[in-house]
Amino acid sequence: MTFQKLIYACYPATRRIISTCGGPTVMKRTIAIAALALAATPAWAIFNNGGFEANSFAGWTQTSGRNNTLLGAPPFTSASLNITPGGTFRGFIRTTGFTDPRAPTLVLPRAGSFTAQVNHETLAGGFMSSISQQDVITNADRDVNDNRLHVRFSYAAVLEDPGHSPAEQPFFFVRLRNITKSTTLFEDFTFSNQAGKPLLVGTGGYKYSPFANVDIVIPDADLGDTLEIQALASDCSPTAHAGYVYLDGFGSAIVGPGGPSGPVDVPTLSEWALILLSLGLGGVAMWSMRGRSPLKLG
Ligand SMILES: [Ca+2]
Repeated sequence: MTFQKLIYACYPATRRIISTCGGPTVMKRTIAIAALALAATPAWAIFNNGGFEANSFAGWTQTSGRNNTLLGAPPFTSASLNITPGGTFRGFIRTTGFTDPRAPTLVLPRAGSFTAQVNHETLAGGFMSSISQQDVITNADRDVNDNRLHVRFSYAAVLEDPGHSPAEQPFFFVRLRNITKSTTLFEDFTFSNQAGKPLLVGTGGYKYSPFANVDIVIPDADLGDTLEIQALASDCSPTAHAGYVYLDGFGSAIVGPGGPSGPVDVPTLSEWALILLSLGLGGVAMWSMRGRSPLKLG
């Protein structure tokens, strides 16, 4: 299939735009200009292996630590973390066919073919496990619908509920920071049986959240800055009860509809490239039509 036919097959609207532009010669020039524009466009959306579709934690920094009981009282923040070195990273990549008996309504994998699980589901010991990654946010992270920069992901926390004090309960924490500007863009804490959180009753004394789709709009002023996402889950601090989290879809693309609707696809790099190419063709077509009249719409 030629490049031109590929574009036609994927984007009929693009074909109409090209036809309006004046036939094959202009069309070839348009495609050439669009290809150059695409080459100049940062095509790699934020976070490497953000959907864990490498069937691994490739691209992610893994850490562990001992949970020494959260500081202060709810609502907890990053300032409440009280972690010292210890343990080893515990995590898994879950794929099609995996079900969690402790959280039976969760549909796994969440998106694509693989979803990460951070921290262990049964081997508690008072430890936390964490993944983090830094990457630059670029124009490839603009949503075509609103032209704003986004960071998105989906998570479901599964936390044993032994009825400890809030500061001792198993918990999940996620934070997005701008490393370049030393600012916090988003953070969220969920401890087991936390009031106001939509936690479901699982089996074996577990509470769990349905998959939540997080959508963080990043200010344009942060374009080109390095952002860091970190997500961690922890056992209870008295050590006997587990807490872990499923994570998927870290990036700028919409992860998918909420609810137990089954696995959904996160756009791949090649799909993003086609979307950007389509935008580029549209822009070039509008530029090419300057001076031509009348302008036909539809
Ligand atoms: Ca995935």
